[in-house]
Amino acid sequence: MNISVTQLKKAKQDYDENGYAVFRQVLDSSLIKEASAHVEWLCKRYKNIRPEHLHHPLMRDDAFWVRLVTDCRLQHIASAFLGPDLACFTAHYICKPARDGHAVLWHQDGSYWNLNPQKALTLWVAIDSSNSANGCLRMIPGTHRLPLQPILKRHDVPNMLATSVGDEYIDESKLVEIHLEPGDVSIHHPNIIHGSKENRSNMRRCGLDIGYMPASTEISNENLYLNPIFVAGNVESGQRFRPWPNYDKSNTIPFDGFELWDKRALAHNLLHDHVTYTNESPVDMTNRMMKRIQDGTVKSGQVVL
Ligand SMILES: O=C(O)CCC(=O)C(=O)O
Ligand SMILES: [Fe+2]
Repeated sequence: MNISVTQLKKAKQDYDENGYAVFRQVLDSSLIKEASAHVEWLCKRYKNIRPEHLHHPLMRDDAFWVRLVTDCRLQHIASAFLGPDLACFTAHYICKPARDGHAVLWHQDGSYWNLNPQKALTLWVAIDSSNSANGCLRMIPGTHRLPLQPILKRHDVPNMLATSVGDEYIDESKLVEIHLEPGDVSIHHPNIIHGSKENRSNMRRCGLDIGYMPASTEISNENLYLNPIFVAGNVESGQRFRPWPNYDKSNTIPFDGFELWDKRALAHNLLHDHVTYTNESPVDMTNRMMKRIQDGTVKSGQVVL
């Protein structure tokens, strides 16, 4: 779908006022079907990793993943909020399996990011229907005006981030559930307090969570975040991004247009300087990332109580 100026204007008002906004029917059903097949393929490939933790290192050489997070419709939305020069610094599927999906306790995304300046947003694409029954996103409107709060280690209930903000920030009478259909998109502010409940329903609940930032934002990744992917716009010399990977069928799924992908990637990669990255295997890197999440040490300097 083409997102109209009026829709963007309304979304900006919502975002400024409440800290989040919703866009309906952004991605078409054939792309969502491919994303769903991608998730199933990843789950089979990484049987020992819970599907809530399909983190970006697993997909670092995956052409479909890059195709998806650089989709022009998602870019259009993110650029309206962050400007035309856009990069993606993190993205993962949070796939809550039926009957056994873990909760994501109340948190502020900015607490987990080492960005300078802290200008970014999270864009969440519904791969499945996402509703009260299967653990949709829940926002506390207006909390994006709060500064980042200390986070508490939480091992009392199964939960994806192993942390939460303190109860004193949560007024559940104000919470809004974000009900989405496949292909719908929501965006939220780095400071808004949000989360999602466990999934005990018979339906899977899968979303793709993407962190976008202006291409000029610095990220200190401590080998935890991959170097960002340049999505669109212009890039000043000196900034380094990961190259878009070529299509390699052992590292991705077939997708519409895959035959032309390498040409597209090559043209794109000529636009910026590249980084070579760690030899650590995707699984080792993901396990290290999950350990840092469990230990509450994702962000240096973050206050963890
Ligand atoms: O997918 C979820 O349930 C949580 C996602 C989340 O916290 C986010 O997108 O920032
Ligand atoms: Fe979040």
